[in-house]
Amino acid sequence: MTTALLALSALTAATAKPNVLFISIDDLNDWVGFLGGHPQASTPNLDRFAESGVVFENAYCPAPSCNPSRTAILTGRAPQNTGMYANGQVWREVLPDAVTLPQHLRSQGYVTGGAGKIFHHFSNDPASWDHYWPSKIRQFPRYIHPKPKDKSQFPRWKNIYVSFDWGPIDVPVEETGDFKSVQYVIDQLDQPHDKPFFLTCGIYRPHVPWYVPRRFFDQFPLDEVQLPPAYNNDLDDLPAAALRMLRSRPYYRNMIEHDQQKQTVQAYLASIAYMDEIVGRLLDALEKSAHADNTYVVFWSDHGWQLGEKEHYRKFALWEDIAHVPLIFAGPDIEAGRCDEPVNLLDLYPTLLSMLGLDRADNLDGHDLTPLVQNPELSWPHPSITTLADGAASVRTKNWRYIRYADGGEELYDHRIDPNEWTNLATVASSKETLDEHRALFPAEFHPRVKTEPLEEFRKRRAGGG
Ligand SMILES: [Ca+2]
Ligand SMILES: [Ca+2]
Repeated sequence: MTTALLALSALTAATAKPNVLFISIDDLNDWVGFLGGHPQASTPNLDRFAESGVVFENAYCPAPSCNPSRTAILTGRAPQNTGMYANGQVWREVLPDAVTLPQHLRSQGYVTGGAGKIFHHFSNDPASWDHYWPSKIRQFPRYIHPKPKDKSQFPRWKNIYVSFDWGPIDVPVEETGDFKSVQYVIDQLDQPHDKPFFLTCGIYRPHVPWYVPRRFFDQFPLDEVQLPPAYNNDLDDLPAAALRMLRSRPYYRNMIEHDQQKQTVQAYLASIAYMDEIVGRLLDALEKSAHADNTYVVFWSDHGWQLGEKEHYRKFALWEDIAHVPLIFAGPDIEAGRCDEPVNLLDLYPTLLSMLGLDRADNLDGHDLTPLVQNPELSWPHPSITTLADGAASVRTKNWRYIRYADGGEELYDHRIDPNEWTNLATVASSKETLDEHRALFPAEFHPRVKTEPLEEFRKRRAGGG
């Protein structure tokens, strides 16, 4: 950069509104060093970054799958208030008038852009962006899948190939999709900007399929891989609705039948190590850029994941391992700290407006977390709600998780003594008072699920008509 440019960018930094780098990870649970969810998780770059900001140790997703969670985060509206519950819904048809966080920032003079998955598959929102890579409609770069396709771990399960598969790929990291998304965002950070920017970077791994370069698999030799803790009789005290949900899903049975559980843990850890390395590049690029001192960084994942706990794989449930997500705020005037109050990613929208000194937008369901960012020791009166479907949600308070299904089935866990949620106290007489307290915090009403055209049809229409 020339001297004149440097002087200009220093002047801009002194007078302009702060920028935002918004980093979203897909399907990352608490298997990161700074949350300690798995003893072998390797995230040195994120751990270093966590030490520079405020880590929310008890942050939860608004919904336990991509589309409803990301829609809630980016529109600021809770699923139970909109009827937006499932991956198969077209979120823009459910919420045609919603002003997304980037859309709102555009109206306030921000230039918005980014790369990679931020909204759900096929559902990027052109109205939200000034620029996007690969395009304002297409968020996904090309991902590399091994060939031939019959390499699936489950040869009898052709339909789950790619949607749930894993394995090392012999390509340099520079050729992988997420690396290219990060590179686009780094290129933006390397330029001077005359307006404040909101830049998002959506990283797809550790979402399945877990295809990442071989060296990340080599980091976790299979015979040393540790399975997450499990308790043999864990299902005995679950309500019927939870058992029906588990029985309807074949993934765990398949893993056990094919003896693949360790392989999945290895592949998930490898995908996390890969994600950490490329996010590290992005954070380093910001630090070296002219925008380092005037940019907030928000790091989050849309929801967590289970790998065999409660005989369950994937997301789509209300337990801690799925609801719990990493969340870090860093940037100008934010002092390093850790907050253990329960918060929700629904809070990101109002919090960012507050941090940027902008007026609060109408119709936001979340809470402004800036008091906690400024003082992580503060006590917080709000529970964190995660919504699975019409009538099914969970309430997380500092010490407890309460779950209720649409048929009234309940679970209650005491996190002070039962972090794995093995002992359901909902039917124990001595829990009555705590149970009633949490019933009172449960959403009073649920908007019925809003019907939209199928996502597949939407995608085809978009691909055809632009
Ligand atoms: Ca996801
Ligand atoms: Ca149990």
